[in-house]
Amino acid sequence: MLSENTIVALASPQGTGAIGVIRISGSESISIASKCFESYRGIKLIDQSSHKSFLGWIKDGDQIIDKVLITIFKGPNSYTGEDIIEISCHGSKYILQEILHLIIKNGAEPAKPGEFTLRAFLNQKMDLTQAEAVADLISSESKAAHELAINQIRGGYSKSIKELRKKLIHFASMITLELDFSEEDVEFADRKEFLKLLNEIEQQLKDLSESFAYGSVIKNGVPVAILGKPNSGKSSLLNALLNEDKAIVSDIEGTTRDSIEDTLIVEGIQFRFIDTAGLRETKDSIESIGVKRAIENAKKANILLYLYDITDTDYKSILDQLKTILSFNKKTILVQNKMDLSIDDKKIRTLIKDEFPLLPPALPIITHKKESIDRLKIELIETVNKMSNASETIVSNVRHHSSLQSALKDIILIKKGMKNKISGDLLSVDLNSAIQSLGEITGDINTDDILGNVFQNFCIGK
Ligand SMILES: Nc1nc2c(ncn2[C@@H]2O[C@H](COP(=O)(O)OP(=O)(O)OP(=O)(O)O)[C@@H](O)[C@H]2O)c(=O)[nH]1
Ligand SMILES: [Mg+2]
Repeated sequence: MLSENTIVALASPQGTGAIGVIRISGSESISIASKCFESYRGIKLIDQSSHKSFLGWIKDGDQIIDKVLITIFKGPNSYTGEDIIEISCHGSKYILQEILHLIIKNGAEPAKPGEFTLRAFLNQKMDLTQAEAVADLISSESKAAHELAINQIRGGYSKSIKELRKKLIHFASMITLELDFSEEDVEFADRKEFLKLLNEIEQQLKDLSESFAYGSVIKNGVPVAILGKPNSGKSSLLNALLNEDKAIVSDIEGTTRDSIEDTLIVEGIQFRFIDTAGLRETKDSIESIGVKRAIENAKKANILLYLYDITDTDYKSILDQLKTILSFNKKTILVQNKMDLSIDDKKIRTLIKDEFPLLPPALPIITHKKESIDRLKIELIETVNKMSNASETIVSNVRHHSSLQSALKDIILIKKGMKNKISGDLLSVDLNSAIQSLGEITGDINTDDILGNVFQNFCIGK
């Protein structure tokens, strides 16, 4: 799969910057660079040892393009495992384009998305989860997402998966051995031990699989839908959380007609707050689309904030809406707004408590008071923290999650098969399928499809 060609791409962002970095990887990278580089000290790049930098001119024939610093990394001690040249030049869009063209003119090919990291994987510089973590690291926008990616890049994640897989391979080989000696009716694989192992693996796979709910929201931001009747103060709350006038606030019911979304990082965790149209029956066709969207957003969110106005005495409508919201089975935080207008909340609190005894009591707030917003933020953080489960390793990648689920399915089948005393060769089928799924996570088993899927999401130059 690994081609012989030498690739080149811009490694720094498109656009103007103080410096830009162009990276070349492949067997010809040093010779291609040396054709366009004139060192200050008159050295030849070809003769230099690895991990050294040289100052000089990038030239197209006699024409000087830029003054640059070139660094040599010789394979296998480089990111891709191949010879790499990094050119740090001035970050003008024009200079970057000119140097890229020059390198291509001298024999390199433009790199495809993720091709540097794909080469690193194929040259065993990293496994597939680590390669994926590189993309996660680049796109991490919060402390928590960054922590997940760093953990994965350090390989802690693959270690657990590889250990599980190794244990399964051991039993699979025992069972294969039994098949070879089938006439003698021996059991090399102690069934009791095996069952114990299967239970252990099943639990670990379940924990890992369940950690995905937490991992994926940490990686992509926790969606929080703000719901409630018109005028309950949802848009005011969104603005207060974001500390900016994002949504229009007015005392006219039905001000917000579409969902409005923005992100905020609180204590290292990224939240995606979604302000929605006030929930009510309406004849206005546009508003009713907004209400529909509000419900859709509620179904997609991880946390729901249900807001009611303390001066609103139409208790029945509040209770009815709350019932609908709770039927979505999401973590729901109840918020009692406009506490500056009244503190008489006995009636509504009793009604809610009687109807929904398990629901924690409403958080009283005033949207324009900082203390209220700070308390709500603490509540949100606590809610997210409760979402993480016992598993030390957290899965945040959809591909890993789906492979873990197939492995789990196989383990359950194997257990069932053993209970029904099915033959060794049938057991091996499910065993091999579980081994395959786990191997696909780390890339011990890979196909062009899997690799294509993984690396198409990378940016060019990584
Ligand atoms: N006194 C008081 N008024 C508030 C508070 N929060 C919001 N309001 C007022 O309540 C009215 C409605 O606020 P919005 O934020 O527009 O309410 P909404 O829930 O987004 O309403 P819709 O978009 O129509 O669904 C505005 O006049 C706000 O100024 C509060 O804590 N105290
Ligand atoms: Mg609004």
